[in-house]
Amino acid sequence: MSKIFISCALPYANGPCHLGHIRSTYLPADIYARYNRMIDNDVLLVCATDEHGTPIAVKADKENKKPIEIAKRYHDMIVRDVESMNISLDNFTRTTDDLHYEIAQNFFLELYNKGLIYKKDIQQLYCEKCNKFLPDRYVEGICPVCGSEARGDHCEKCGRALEPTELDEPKCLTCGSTPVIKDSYQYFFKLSEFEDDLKDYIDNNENLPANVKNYAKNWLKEGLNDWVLTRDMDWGIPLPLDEAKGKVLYVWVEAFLGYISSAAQWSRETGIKWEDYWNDTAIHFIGKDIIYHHSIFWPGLLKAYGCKLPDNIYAGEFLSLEGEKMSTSKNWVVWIADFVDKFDPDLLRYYLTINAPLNKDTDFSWDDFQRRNNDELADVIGNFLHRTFTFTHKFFDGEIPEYKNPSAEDNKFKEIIEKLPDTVGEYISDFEFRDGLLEIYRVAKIGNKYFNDQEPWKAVKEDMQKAANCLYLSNQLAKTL
Ligand code: B3M
Ligand code: ZN
Repeated sequence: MSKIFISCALPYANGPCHLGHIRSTYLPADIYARYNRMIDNDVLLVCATDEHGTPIAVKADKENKKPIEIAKRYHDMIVRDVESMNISLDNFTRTTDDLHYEIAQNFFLELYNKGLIYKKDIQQLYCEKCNKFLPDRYVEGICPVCGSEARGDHCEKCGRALEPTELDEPKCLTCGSTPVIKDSYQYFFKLSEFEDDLKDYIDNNENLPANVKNYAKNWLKEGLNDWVLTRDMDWGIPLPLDEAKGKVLYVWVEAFLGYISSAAQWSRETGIKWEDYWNDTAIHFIGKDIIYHHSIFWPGLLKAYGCKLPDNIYAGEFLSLEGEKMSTSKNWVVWIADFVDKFDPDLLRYYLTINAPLNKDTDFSWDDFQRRNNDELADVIGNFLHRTFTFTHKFFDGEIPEYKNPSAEDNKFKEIIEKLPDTVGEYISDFEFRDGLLEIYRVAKIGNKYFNDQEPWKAVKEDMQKAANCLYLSNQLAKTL
């Protein structure tokens, strides 16, 4: 029996969940967790809402509210959404929880005391109209690497983590004016010292999927700079140093530790050590836009701290909506709450899984959702279950009949049924969830063909045992499906 630590990327508490969240992170993590529990592995599946940083501060400014009020509102919605999709999390916490503060501050101190953090003056963007520094998403501009519109900390297009001062044509998100450059000191992590360790981690980790490896290798080729760990902001976790009044930990630094603090909270409640899970097998499910953070920053921090690195990082590619990029600001999304208001969540779980493998971009379209629901779920799988159960009720009083003197076709069909769980299990173990589901669908089709060929509606009149064998096996397949 293995112990497996599984995490989903922490959603920012600045909006509810939409289809993209479910597709790239929660659903794959949940499928993987549920499968491993079924085969008696011991799973710890954790997540939390990411509640600091500029995404929430910006929203709070706009609404004239306190950041914690915004975070609480969306935390509650996200919990509702995740529960409504039956994501089987063992714990879901918040990065504003006391235990998270404690763990994050101690983590910083550990690196600081090891001499892996230093202070340096840097130039930063400052808005003279708003009278404040503009870290991260307080600024928007043009990505210096690929030329697309980017936020101050991150370009979604090329996936690069950025510093606001690197942006071309920076604008203050609050008032639209062009910021000036001012000096302020910040704390840096000696990431560059870990370049060789990270190269080794990426090159020699057989598990890492190709998309993660390739992105990481390209970035590593360019060489790593040290990483700024702090911000001049009110909203965030204060640095645990008397000399650093007014500075908070950069949201990304402590967000990773949300994986740990969620697990640690679970340990407090259950009395079971989360470390045993991490040290056995640790897997992160993330979206592809945050591969940089998880393949470079996070392993770098962990190495510096002196603990085991994740065994795998699984990155789901993007989901578009009706052929267009999803955008919360343009309201081009389908919110989970709206979806489950109309449809059973399993229909969405089915569709998002069978629609494309995780490592390919794909599209959600209502027509295609309807088609797959009707042609596959209803006509193939639903039809098979329906005819099996109605027939069993009508001719065998709702009892599974005895299986005797099977024919060659019965035996062949039985073998297919018995092989199915292992075949699907192997796909799931290899993170090939779509292939696993296609296999289930394929065998349901075989079930329909077998049922047709056996013609139990005729057999009940001529050869009762033939009908009995057909219904016996059909019920076995129903259970197996
Ligand atoms: N809160 C959400 C994102 O960029 C970000 C993930 C944190 S995971 C430690 O998708
Ligand atoms: Zn401004």
